[in-house]
Amino acid sequence: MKILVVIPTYNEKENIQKLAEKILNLNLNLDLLIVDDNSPDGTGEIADKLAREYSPVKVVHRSGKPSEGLSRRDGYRYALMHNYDYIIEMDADLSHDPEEIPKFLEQIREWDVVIGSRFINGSKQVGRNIFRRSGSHLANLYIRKMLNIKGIHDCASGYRCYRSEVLERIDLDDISFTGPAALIKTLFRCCQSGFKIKEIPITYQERQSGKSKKSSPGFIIEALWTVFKLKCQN
Ligand SMILES: Nc1nc2c(ncn2[C@@H]2O[C@H](COP(=O)(O)OP(=O)(O)OP(=O)(O)O)[C@@H](O)[C@H]2O)c(=O)[nH]1
Ligand SMILES: [Mg+2]
Repeated sequence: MKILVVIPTYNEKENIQKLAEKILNLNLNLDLLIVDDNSPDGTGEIADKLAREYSPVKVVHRSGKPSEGLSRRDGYRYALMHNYDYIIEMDADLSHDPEEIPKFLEQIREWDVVIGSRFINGSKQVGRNIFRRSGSHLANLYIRKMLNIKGIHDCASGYRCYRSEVLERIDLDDISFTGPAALIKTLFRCCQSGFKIKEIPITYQERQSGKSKKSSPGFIIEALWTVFKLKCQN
C-alpha cells in the first residue's frame, strides 16, 4: 500500500522540520507531501531542504493568494496522480500527534474515511481554552444539524485518512478556499456519496509555536456560509 501524508503549510518554520522528522522516525514506509503557499517566513525553503535530505519528503510550492483549502486539494490531486492508496492529512503545527498515524492506518483497512476527533470518548484537548472548546462544539452542532450529518462529532477536523477511491469520486474542483470550509464540504460530499466513515479519538495539542491563521472572523463566516449554501443546494 502506498501512503501519503499531506501537510499544508503557511509560515510554519518553527514546526515543519520537527513534524517531518517525527513522522519519518515512525518508520512506517510512507511519503510526506508539504504543500506550501510561498510562506514569507521561509517554510518552503526548509521543506526543500528536507526533501533533499529525506527521499520520502515531497514538496509542492503554490503561488498566488494563499489558500489552505486549495492547498489540501492540490495535495489530494498529487496523491491521485502518483497512485497513493491511502491519504492522510494533518496540520503542520504539531497539534496532531504523528504517533497516532498507526491508528488511522489500522482503521482505514475497514473504512473509507477515518476522522481524528477532538470530541468523543477518549479524545483529549491540551491547552485549549474554554472559549475555543465551546466555540468548536457550537460550530459542530450547527454543522451536524444543518447538514444532517450523523455519527460524526468533529466535522472540521484536519486530521483524517481517506482511501484514494474517495478522493477520486468527490468533486475536487468544488473545494472551498479556506481550511475549515473545505474540510466541512469534503466531509459532506463523503457522507452524500455513502462512504463508510469512522471517527477515532485523538489528543489535540493547541499550537505552541508560530501564529494562528484563523484569528480573522472571515474564516468562521466562510465556514458558516458554506454550510448554509450546502443545506440550500441539497
Ligand atoms: N498552504 C497553506 N496552508 C495553510 C494556510 N493557512 C493555514 N495553513 C496550514 O493549515 C494548517 C491548519 O492551520 P492552523 O493555522 O493551524 O489552523 P487551526 O489549527 O484551525 O488554528 P490554530 O492552530 O489556532 O492556528 C496548518 O498546517 C497551517 O500551516 C494557507 O493559506 N495555505
Ligand atoms: Mg492549528
